[in-house]
Amino acid sequence: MNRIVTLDEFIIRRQKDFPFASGELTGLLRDIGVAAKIVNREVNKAGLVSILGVAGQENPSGESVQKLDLYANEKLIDCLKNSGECCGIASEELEDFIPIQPVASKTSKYVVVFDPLDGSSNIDVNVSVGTIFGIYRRVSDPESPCKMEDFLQKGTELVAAGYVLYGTSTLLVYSTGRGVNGFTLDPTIGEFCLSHRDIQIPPRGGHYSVNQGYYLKFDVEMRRYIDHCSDMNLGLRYIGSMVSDIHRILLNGGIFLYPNTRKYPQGKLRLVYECNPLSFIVEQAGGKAITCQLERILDLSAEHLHQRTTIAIGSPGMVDEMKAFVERYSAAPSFR
Ligand code: P6P
Repeated sequence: MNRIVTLDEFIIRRQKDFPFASGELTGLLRDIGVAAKIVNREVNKAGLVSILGVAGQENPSGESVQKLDLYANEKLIDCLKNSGECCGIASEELEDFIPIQPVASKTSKYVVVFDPLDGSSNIDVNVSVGTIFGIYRRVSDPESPCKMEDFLQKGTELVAAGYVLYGTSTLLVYSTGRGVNGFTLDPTIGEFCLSHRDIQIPPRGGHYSVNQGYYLKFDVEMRRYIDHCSDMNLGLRYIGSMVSDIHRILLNGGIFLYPNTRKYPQGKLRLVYECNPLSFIVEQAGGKAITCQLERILDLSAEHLHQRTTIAIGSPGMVDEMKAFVERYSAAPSFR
């Protein structure tokens, strides 16, 4: 029987991988773990308390906000604010970033971006939802409050990223740029325990993941690729919760697509706090993540916090194949 390795122990052991590590990133990751446990407690009993239902508000992207979104947002902010390990936060639920005052005059060098509860439209029907987070080293003057430029760095500048999946079990998956590891929450001891060591995405998988209902709204090259997936007898798996769909692909292989449509000409998913952190994780596990216009997600420049992007992410062999279809069938002049 393998010895239990808790998230705290693992993070602290890995801290020595970082030269000049000051323990701040370690503290930040542990604080996110605490917030995940608090959110998990409410997600697991959402059906039992009057926390369900729409809060009657809209988030900056114009989507109706579930009460649990607000709860998760508040808990993540509280944990990060009180840790003294981060100097600023940007969230899907906040129009603008919020600078965090130093705790005990400690000047933190990190900012955190997160989607507190992705897939929240699934909450009331008991389908898995997730938290997505990314951590950057600030680039603005360390003696002054953080600035927007700290949050709009390219995904290649992430120092850590991860997600929490509130599913049949609660799983925290993260990377600090040296591989991807997963930790399952053991509720009997209240600890995340190492359960998925050094995750490597399979080169191909048996499923593709896309909202087939939009098929006729996709560009011809995406329709041709989706037809190819069907011709290859791939199964279609689409939960409508990005963290759940990406986690399945991380473990079993496959490809997730959210192309541009008439409703979302730039794509629906947000670059800063959804696509960049998940692309960081998938690339660290040996996968690929590009836009449907074939740019590497992590190389994209973010012009504003809630910027959207198209995405094709997953097994390297399948992303390469999708790329070949775009190059062959796209009418875009750059591919002629
Ligand atoms: P659609 C959830 O609202 C979300 O942001 C992602 O988690 C998910 O992959 C996507 O949107 C689903 O969008 O248009 O297929 O319902």
